[in-house]
Amino acid sequence: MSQFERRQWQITERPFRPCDLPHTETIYTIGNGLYGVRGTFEEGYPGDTSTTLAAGIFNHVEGELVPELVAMPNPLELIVHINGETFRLDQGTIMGYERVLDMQCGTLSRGVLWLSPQGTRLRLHFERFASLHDEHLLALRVLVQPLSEGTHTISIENRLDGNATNPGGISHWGAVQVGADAETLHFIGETNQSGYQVALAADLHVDGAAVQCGADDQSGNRAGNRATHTATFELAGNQIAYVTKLVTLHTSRDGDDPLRSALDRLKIARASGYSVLKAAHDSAWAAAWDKMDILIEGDEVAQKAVRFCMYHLLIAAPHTDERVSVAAKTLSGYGYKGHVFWDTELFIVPPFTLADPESARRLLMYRHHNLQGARDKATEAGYQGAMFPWESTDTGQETTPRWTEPHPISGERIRIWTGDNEQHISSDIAYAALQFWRWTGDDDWFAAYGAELVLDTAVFWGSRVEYNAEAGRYELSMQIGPDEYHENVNNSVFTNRLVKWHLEQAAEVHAWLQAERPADGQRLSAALGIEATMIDHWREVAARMFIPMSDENGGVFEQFEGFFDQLQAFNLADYTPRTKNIDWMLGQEKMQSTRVIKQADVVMLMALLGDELGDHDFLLRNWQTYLPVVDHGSSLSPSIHAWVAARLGLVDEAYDLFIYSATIDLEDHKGNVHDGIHAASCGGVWQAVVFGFCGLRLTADGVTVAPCLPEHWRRVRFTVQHKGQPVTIDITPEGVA
Ligand code: IFM
Repeated sequence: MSQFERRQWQITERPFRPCDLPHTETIYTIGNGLYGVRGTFEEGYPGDTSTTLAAGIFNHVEGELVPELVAMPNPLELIVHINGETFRLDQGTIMGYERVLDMQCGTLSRGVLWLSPQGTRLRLHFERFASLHDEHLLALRVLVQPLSEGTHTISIENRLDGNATNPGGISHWGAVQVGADAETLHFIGETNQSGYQVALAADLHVDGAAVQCGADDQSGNRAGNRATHTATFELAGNQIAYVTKLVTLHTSRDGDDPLRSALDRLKIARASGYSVLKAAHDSAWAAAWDKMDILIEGDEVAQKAVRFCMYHLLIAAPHTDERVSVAAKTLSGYGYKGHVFWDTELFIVPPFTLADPESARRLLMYRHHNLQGARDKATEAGYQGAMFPWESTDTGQETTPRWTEPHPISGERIRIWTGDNEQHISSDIAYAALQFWRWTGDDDWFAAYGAELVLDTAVFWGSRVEYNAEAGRYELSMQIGPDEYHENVNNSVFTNRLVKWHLEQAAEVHAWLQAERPADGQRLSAALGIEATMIDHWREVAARMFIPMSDENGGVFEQFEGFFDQLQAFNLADYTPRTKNIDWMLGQEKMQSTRVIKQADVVMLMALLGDELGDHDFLLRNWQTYLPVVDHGSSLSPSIHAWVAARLGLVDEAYDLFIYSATIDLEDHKGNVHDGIHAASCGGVWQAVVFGFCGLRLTADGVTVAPCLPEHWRRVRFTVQHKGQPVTIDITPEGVA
């Protein structure tokens, strides 16, 4: 591979900029779906947010509004001392520094040339990976090389600290025990509300020097909830030693005795050795990229940025577990407390459905396993069927906070309505299940699981819709569409139109089951209470669902009733450039009467249903109407706009929006990457390339493309799976191969 090609797999930081740490900690997160480790330093740095989050380990501390993902003990801690001086980047002099995230093999490395305060020169090279081959394993290796003459005493402290807390000093741990024996450190803790047990085991090994351990290090050093092993050895000037730290993590989600599992696994890993573990990890990444990579020639920035987005989806998506999903901010930060939104089904699942259906299936199964939470929510609200929570965690119950935290000065709390009224999520999940079925052709899965997602959410809508006898139509009041600036609106076109589509699909699914899978059809009809009259009702609702339209701009969708004649026009350009969202500037109340929208709403509908909604001119008129009023206040917005613009043939507009969304985290366009990666945007970027620029579709004739590439792109190549067969799409200016 040439240097040029290699660069397009690497995210490099050079020189060290301490003020960027909150950003770089997030973007340099490593992980494997089971856990994510932010890119903090092994030795720490003042003010850092060293964070390890494990998928599905939620806890709800009394007094807090909602459950959140629990901070694990920091597995990275490894402190290097030379001749009694401690290596730290905030002390001494940094003579050289380079950090590289090699996305091709999911490995983070850092090279440092350091001059200690006493004048000793030291070269260190750190490398770490969260094994994709063995998801319970984290491996770190440090090359240590004194560059000054003479003999140097090196000591390496390997620590395991059981005092991890979430932001605000919140501790989710009940009983915690930290211990050490001659070879191993361990932690075992139990979360204080949810009762999950978590165990970590760690060891240390030095190659290239004879280690002398102090007496008290034979059994490890324990102080409170912290255990330490220290390895001490001597190195001559220029001599190199390699220090390896292996850490294993198990929880009661994957077995009854997590500590035993962590210790056993550590023993096996130790016997394999770092190089073997790394080779297995690299092969797993090669296999993952074979499925997910999009090759883009002619645009180095786009190539690297798209890979960055895919890297973060690959380290966030569960690789074995179908009872967890992808959090809005992945496992890379505390944003949204690790909760799962519609982001998963409409932004993240589609790339997996097409490129790696097994991963998509796991994510859809998360919803299936959590149907009970959706049924409970529907029942509590007085409806039938399954009404999925807007925010979901490990239990599948609604976990959207009902109120904001009190304002620090006024004490005022604002009601959060999304958990009550952002109901379109139930159709979003049905959409993802149907899309998966169409692409994979997996009738067995669909009959066993997918159909239930589609049907039980249809049962919900059948009971939820309101009949307006005067107008002779079905309506939905008190909704929040994707545009969350306008709350509790009547007849959100996104929701109504999607529900219409959903009920039509549900009726067809029911008919398919009766014809092709009668046993499953009967099982589901009996379990969900579906009778012929209910199917008739769905068809009737779909036929008479109110779809608000307006004469505006020659005839367009009306985002919700009153959008054009009751809201005040607002010139967003007057508030440009802005570093805050417009709702923050104008206040939530004012937003309700202002014609500015948060994110793709009608445009989102256009992305999902495309030509089904109308001809090119109609779609273009909608685009022209809604583009000027969108604030892109959500990171979910620009990639969807890019996708739709490309489908409309507006390639320059599409490219601007695409490159903005593809670099949203790399360049921290929204200034909030410290909270975690914008996972939905990552998935939206993939869809903008594949469905937008390449115009990929599944039609009655199979997989088709209608490319509309940016002029400077020389080639786009990727592989999708259609009904179990790989289909490689290779587009160049000369044509499609
Ligand atoms: O789900 C999104 C929503 O659409 C906009 N606000 C952030 C949520 C989580 O990403």
